Amino acid sequence: MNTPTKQTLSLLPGAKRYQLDPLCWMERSVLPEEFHLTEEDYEKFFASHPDERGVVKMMGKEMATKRWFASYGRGYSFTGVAHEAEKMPELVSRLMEWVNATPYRSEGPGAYNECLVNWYGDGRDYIGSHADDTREMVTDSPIVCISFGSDRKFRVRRPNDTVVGPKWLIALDLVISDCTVYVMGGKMQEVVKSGRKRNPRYKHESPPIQGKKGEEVGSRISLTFRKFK
Ligand SMILES: O=C(O)CCC(=O)C(=O)O
Repeated sequence: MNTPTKQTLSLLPGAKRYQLDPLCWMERSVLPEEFHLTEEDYEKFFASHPDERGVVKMMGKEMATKRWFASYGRGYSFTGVAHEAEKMPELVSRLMEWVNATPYRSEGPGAYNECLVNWYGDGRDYIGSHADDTREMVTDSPIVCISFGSDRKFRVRRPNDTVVGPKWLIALDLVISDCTVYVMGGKMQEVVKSGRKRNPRYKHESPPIQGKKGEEVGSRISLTFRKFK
């Protein structure tokens, strides 16, 4: 029988916990003011995205994603491609220090040592539904995310174990704003038997906003901090 994970203390006064089930949770709070970016710093950080869109492999074929991304601190392999570590910018390093000073660090041994930065040009850019590949990460270490820029939806899905309806149902929708800290914790990424299949307990995504409406949405940058072994 599964035993519930230890509850992480809320990060900041006012942090909200979303208990998805006894083993899996999300928390949402606001980054301390000293780390908020000026418009100029944001623009500079946005302009630092790689020249080419990030590439992943789907069914053996390399495909450009609808976002730019880079891994800092160490390489990170996901969706069939090994992404080399880039030199960590000062801003990412300052934020990683802060993440390592939060209670999330005490979930499992070691410190946060990797950050994946995603740059979204407008509302049409997105990250599709996925669970993180945690095989090289410290077991059950929370994934700490920080967002800068425009509001976007962060959607969590759970498998639909019945034979009717969509394969993945919406479990939680959060609106992520400038300086939101959102944390995926417990066993959210774990792959388990679900119905007749093996599936992650949850998937997450930042879905696209289609058409003219999406074009009008401003840019956004997310930083996701992970603890690798
Ligand atoms: O950009 C986001 O909010 C989510 C990023 C994400 O899902 C990931 O890096 O795995």
